[in-house]
Amino acid sequence: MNLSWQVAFSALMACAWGSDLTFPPGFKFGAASAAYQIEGGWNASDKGESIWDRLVHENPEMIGDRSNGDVACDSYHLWQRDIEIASEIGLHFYRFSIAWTRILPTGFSDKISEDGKNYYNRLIDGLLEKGINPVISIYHWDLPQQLQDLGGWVNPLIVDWFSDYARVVFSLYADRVKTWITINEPTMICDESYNTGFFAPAILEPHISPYVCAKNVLLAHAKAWRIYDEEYRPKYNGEITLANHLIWYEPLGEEDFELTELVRQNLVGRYSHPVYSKEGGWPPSLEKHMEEVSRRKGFQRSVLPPFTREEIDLVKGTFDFYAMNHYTSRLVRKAEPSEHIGSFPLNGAPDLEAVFEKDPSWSITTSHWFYINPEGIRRQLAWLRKEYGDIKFWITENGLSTTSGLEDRERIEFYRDYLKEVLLAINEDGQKVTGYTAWTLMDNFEWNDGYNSKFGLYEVNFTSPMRTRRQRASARYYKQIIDTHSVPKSPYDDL
Ligand code: GBH
Repeated sequence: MNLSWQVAFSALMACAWGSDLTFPPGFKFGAASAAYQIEGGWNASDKGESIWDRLVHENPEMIGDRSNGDVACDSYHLWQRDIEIASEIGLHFYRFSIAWTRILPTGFSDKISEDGKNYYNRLIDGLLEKGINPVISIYHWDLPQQLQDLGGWVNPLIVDWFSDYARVVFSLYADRVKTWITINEPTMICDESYNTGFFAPAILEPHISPYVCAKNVLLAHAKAWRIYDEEYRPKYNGEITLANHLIWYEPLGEEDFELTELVRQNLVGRYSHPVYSKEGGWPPSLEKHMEEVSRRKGFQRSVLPPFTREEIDLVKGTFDFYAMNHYTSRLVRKAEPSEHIGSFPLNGAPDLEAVFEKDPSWSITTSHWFYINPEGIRRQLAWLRKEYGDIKFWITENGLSTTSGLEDRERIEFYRDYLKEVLLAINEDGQKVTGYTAWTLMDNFEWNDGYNSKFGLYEVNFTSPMRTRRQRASARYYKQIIDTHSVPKSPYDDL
């Protein structure tokens, strides 16, 4: 059978075993990774130190298996093998991030590293040779330590430091890279880090920092977007936005509906309303709530720093699509008086007096924070459209962690079930979802979980100096999804 017949035939088969399980024409599939999680070469050539280098070296006890990303998948040396496996799966695109300190060893743009520059040049060119589009995340959490010493994301000057770095990256790669993510998951940078103290820069300060950081991250994203828009779009016509980590929150009981909306505004709205809404600025309900909370706590002003009129206009509209990373869901209920409230965004929201729980029907995974609820992805998309209109979506991360093994039935079923929900969003709800990204291409350094949580389509042997990559059953299933442009039966469906 030639390819188009094969596609038509499998589309027909797909119809036969469920509703329409074919993706619209032009829908793109890819896989993602991040520099600190795969590259290794932490001090290769003139690379500078990042906040993750610092955290793992000074606080090994913060990492589950006391490991670090010094070598990780050694993609700094084995990038050709990465391209090979991306090509074996047949990916349309590969999303990876740039290590800020590999390009700019001091964090500032006074000196661009030749070796750093060439590393990503080779990767980009190698991908393009295989027909795989490179998608770059400019920042995936590995801040230069030198900038952290100056306050990092809570120093308003970071808006310029980041946009200078972004301009350097555009100047090096925008001729070949057409899809860009400025900043990955502001909520991890601003909330999970400062609220737990267990995420780089390992600073526990949940009262002020998350909100100051949120404002600076949004301004930094906006400035970088405008640099691309004004200086690079006219020549290269690419697309750029930020990627948000969205947990789907459901009310536990009917009485929790309003509180749940406020929780959604705190996670999704805080990082989306300023960019995607018609009026711009903070979500009004959250802004009002935070003024009240701040007053009650005795502050003279809101801990959620207001935007000026100019800042609202700077940030508003700085997107070309909505990039959504999605994994898990939570139930929301009001905290009991004097109940201990866990940290935002995974366990609760102290400033909102909200406690998060798990629905008993959601199965647990090997990551303690991750419960499986496929419907969450469709509901999240519906909520986004209700809030921000009929925008174009791109799922920039979704995937499952397991402990080990090549016959990863759970991961296949995860992709099957979540992708079916994405199809329902497209076919039943009329949502414009145009791309899907599997997290992740191969097992890698899963932050505080070290190498214990494995999210890869390929298994990596971390005890071998060759860091051997081996194909899992899920990689073959994902390849079948791409080849047939549909959600095929899982090889386990008939068992
Ligand atoms: C994404 O974040 C990231 O973009 C990606 O780098 C990451 O590998 C992937 O998800 C899977 O986690 O173990 O208590 O320290 C999604 C948000 C980030 C939530 C890591 C859980 C670890 C919590 N996740 N976080 S903990």
